[in-house]
Amino acid sequence: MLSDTIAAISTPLGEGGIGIVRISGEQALEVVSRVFKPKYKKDLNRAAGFTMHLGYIYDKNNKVIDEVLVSIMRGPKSFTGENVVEINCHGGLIPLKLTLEAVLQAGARLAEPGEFSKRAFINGRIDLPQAEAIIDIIRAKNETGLSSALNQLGGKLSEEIRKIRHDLLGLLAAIEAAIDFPEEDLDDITHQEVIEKVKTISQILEKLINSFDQGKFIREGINTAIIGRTNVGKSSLLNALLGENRSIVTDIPGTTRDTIEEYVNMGGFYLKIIDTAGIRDTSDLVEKMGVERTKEIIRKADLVLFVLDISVGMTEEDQEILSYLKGKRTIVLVNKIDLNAHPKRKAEIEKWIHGFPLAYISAKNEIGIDELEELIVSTIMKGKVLPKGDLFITNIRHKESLTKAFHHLTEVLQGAKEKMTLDFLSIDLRGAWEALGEITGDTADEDLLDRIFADFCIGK
Ligand SMILES: Nc1nc2c(ncn2[C@@H]2O[C@H](COP(=O)(O)OP(=O)(O)OP(=O)(O)O)[C@@H](O)[C@H]2O)c(=O)[nH]1
Ligand SMILES: [Mg+2]
Repeated sequence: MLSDTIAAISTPLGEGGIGIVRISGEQALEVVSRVFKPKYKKDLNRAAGFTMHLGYIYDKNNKVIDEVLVSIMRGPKSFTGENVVEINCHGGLIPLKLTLEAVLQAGARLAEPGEFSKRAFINGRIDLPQAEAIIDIIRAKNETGLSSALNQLGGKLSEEIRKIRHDLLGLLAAIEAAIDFPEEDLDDITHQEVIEKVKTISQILEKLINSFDQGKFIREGINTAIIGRTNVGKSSLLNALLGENRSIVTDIPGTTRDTIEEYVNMGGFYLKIIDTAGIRDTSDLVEKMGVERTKEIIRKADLVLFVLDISVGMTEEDQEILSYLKGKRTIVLVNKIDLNAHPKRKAEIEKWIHGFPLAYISAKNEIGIDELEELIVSTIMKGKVLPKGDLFITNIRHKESLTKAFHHLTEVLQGAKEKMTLDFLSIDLRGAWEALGEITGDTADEDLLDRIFADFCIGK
């Protein structure tokens, strides 16, 4: 399969300045030579790597399709490790389609989705986390997501995993030496030493696993729900955070009927903010449905902004909503501080919401919004979260393999404490070593590879 030459359109299908048809394979230069005529009589087959050539692409009737720039990357110094040619056409659907067609007729085969990256992996140019980082870069929704993906592309995750696997292998070797040559009485590894080493590795794995929540935030954005009674200013808050009048605001309770979603970038995070219909009388039957829906929204949210109205204070409904928020990442917002509320109100509210971070704002007059944004970011960063710039796991596949490895090591620890034989412990140690190898691709099977690369777009 690696011996044939593949081709695909690598740029999005639409109008643009340029569009690229990419060709990779041993025969890439020969294939393109059959349809390309250089303007300056230079033989493409003999052109050096990292050169560009102006000329024309011809169809089978010798008719010009487009004027193009052809760039040449000779293997192994190319993305795929093979000879790669990129035909830079004018960025329109017709020149690109006709150019691709001509290249296919000249002997290339249409590439599968992700096949260029798969070849890069098979030829040892990149490992699996690096291949996956490419998709993350393409799909990055904010700068933090981009820089975390770039870290991964740079090989930071693979480096960390390889280090851990290396340590595990060292441990396995020591155990095997003790098993194979027991009479030699070398410095045999003790159960205590196994426990200490495995504990250290487990802690590193645990930290990486816990970073996944944060990684998910970076990759997919943070589901943020604005919750509260009717008329407290939820829609006004959404508008203040967006800096535009997106949600309808009136003094009529029940203005927002359907949930409204908007996206905001905040401190490097990507927030998907949901403005909800306000909760009214919770004893009313119809409104009970609203309550159920609100509970569902709370359940799905990564962060809840619970809005109170200082001119009204903490009502029974507010207290009920508060009871749904136990254990949820929540910020309580006391809105309408521009109104002259009784000073006792603040103390009253603060008594109720103990534990949750609190901010006083006026959504309508945009008072306290910058401070609120800072509070939102620090609330997201709190808890399990790693400091910025540290290594994040963003990929569920990586998390699953790390968790598998972690469980194996837990078994090792348990077994070592119960003084199981070293032979027995080595089974789970090997299991952990293999699970980690799935991340880098060192022990990945064909099925896994197919699944990973099928997620790519054509031409990548
Ligand atoms: N004085 C003052 N009024 C505000 C403030 N924020 C919102 N309001 C007013 O409160 C009323 C309700 O605001 P909305 O943003 O529609 O409230 P809501 O919570 O979305 O209401 P529903 O969608 O009906 O649940 C409007 O008249 C707003 O102008 C504020 O900070 N100060
Ligand atoms: Mg509203």
